[in-house]
Amino acid sequence: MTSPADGTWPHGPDLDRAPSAPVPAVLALGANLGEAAATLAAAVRELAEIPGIELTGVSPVAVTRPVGGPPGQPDYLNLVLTLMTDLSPRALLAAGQQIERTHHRTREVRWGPRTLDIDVITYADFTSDDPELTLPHPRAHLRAFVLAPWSWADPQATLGGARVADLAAQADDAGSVRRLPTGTEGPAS
Ligand code: PH2
Ligand code: MG
Ligand code: MG
Repeated sequence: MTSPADGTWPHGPDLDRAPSAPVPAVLALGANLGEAAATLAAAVRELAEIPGIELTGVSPVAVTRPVGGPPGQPDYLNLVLTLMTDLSPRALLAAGQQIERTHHRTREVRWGPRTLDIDVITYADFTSDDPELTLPHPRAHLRAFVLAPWSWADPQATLGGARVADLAAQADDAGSVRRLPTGTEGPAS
């Protein structure tokens, strides 16, 4: 695992060590069971209330076809949050999992339908191959359902040296991601 050589982690990177100053992180949210739009909106509010998390961007919602998992599951709603946090990587993961539980998330089928999924996509420039929290998220660079909303929230974002918007366009599921109007775009002209 690596970390910036800027003194934020004077003792070296550690999934359990909180940074001495807030660092940027990216979370991806997905839901395809129940009242998915309401669940995502509630999860964003709940994350924003957590001490140590300061949201800096909330993407528009994407309607996306399921990637992997059992056939016949409903379309997903996905969105991406950018934030600053002084939680450790593992504490940020745990915060997301706590909110997943609030929304009755159960873990049965891999990639099966779920009421709420909250994944840590990046944490500063950490890399981790810990199976509990791999950073960056090991499949994020391939998934338009993460990359497209991320690029809407942060058009300049990069991942592994590539522009997130370019990765989104190249992903296999690029054609199955549709942006929901936010209602704040103003009248069409
Ligand atoms: N999440 C998965 C697997 N497949 N497909 C879409 N469209 N959206 C997701 O959030 C998603 C998925 C595993 O977490
Ligand atoms: Mg996921
Ligand atoms: Mg997950």
